Amino acid sequence: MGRLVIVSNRVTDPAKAAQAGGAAVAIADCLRERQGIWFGWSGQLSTDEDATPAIDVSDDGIVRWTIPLTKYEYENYYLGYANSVLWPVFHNRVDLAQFEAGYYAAYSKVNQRFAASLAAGLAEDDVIWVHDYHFIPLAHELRLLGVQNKIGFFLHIPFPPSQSFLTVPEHLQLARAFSAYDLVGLQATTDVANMIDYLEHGANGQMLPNGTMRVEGREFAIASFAVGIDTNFFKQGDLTDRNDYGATITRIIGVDRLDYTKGLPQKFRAFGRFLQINPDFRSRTVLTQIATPTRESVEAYSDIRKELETLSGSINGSYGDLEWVPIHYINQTTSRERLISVYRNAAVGLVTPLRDGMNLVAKEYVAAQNPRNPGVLILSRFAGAAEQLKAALIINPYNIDEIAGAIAVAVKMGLDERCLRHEALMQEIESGTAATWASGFLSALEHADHPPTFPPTGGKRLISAVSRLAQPARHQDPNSVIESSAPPLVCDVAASHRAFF
Ligand code: ADQ
Repeated sequence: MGRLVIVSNRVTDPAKAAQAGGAAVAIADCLRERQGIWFGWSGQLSTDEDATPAIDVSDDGIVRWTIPLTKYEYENYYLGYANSVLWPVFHNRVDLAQFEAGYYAAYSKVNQRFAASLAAGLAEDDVIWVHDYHFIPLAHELRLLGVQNKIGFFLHIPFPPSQSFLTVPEHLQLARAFSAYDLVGLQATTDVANMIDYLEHGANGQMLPNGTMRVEGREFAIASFAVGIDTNFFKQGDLTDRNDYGATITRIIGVDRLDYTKGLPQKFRAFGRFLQINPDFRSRTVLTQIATPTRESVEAYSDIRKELETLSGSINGSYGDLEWVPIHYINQTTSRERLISVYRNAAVGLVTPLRDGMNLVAKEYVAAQNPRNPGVLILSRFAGAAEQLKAALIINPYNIDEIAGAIAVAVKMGLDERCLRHEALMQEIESGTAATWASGFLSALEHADHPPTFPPTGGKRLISAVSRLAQPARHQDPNSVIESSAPPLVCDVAASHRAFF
């Protein structure tokens, strides 16, 4: 296998990858092992569309190859098509999508520009791994330039149900773009099912007997590879007991980017409902919500920020007193080291996304717990992580009473049950770490057959080519623990309780 080339929107300093979290850690580790190249946006804006790429080599031998965006590209490609069309639609929020003229053209153009720059520096046996929705068309653009290397794609966010994806005016271009990869990796089996359903019914795709998908004469594989975390990192440090029941404060923790997909208003409302129906828990239960602002120039993000400020103010005003503020709402980034103790000292981890590709916070919270006195994870059934973390209290984030009920169950749960649930969750988390995710994906990509043939330059038509994986596409990641015989997901707390015991 040749050099590994990772393409992602932002290129992190490998030395600081640990700060960026699970996937970034795994990517930096793979690059270190393979002396690879990390290619993407520099995070800078430039007035010059033809600005020379910057190339530097980190102390541990990773080459970082970055390109600035122009202001127009930033507004129309990054904030526009990527974050105001693809992000909301992929999270099933078609109501928030802004199908503005010019967004898709900017998205295509940036992908063309980045492909041209990358193609110029590729060696014949380089393996290319493209990450996330910013770069869906990159392989197609590379193929048009004659690149025949193996190219894999991993989508960190969910793939929506077919009817939602069909709302994107350019869905057929995106379908064709997916087909230019040898392997398309998704987080969860639900995403694989959604993508196959869309391709078969919305893009004339055909599932072949060998398990690969054919679209416009091009064959490629689709499989799920659940992202994991660096469990050892979150297990380190003092295993000081979490705040316990009784006179002390019982802390419920939420850690999220400030995003409308994370179900934050639902979380606040549910905590308010919990206080309303459990007056004995007032004065001694606190919800600490750390929410880092992101993409603030997109309107939907400033709207959610205002909504949360109003909600937390209203709940604190209704229930708080001189000694006790029920919701601690903090708009800051916290260091990863600090997060360990923040997680460990919380009796409940409350993770309520309306839709999420995976949700690493759920896994981090569990890994950070003291196994002898662990806290309880409450997890949305619409996070990819819910496919694995069945021993959590699984809730429907749209059902405020159900979340409030789960909080009550969690804060009253006995030690034996907490330990049993924690042990089961840890087994899942430790069997699918960040490292096994990356090696699982790369090994599947390596098993893809000979790369496809494309017109060397300026080709107009995709030529049929065969690229097969050793395993059929519908197969699970070998590291995945989900079996077809696994019990169905449960959505109410009582059922969750019964299913687990
Ligand atoms: P995100 O949407 O960013 O990731 P998530 O998986 O929870 O969501 O990862 C967030 C990461 O950022 C975690 O490692 C967390 O610790 C960290 N983080 C969040 N808020 C923080 C804060 N205030 N301070 C410090 N750190 C903070 C996308 C997809 C997810 C998918 C991941 C990885 O949306 O579904 O799980 O990529 O593939």
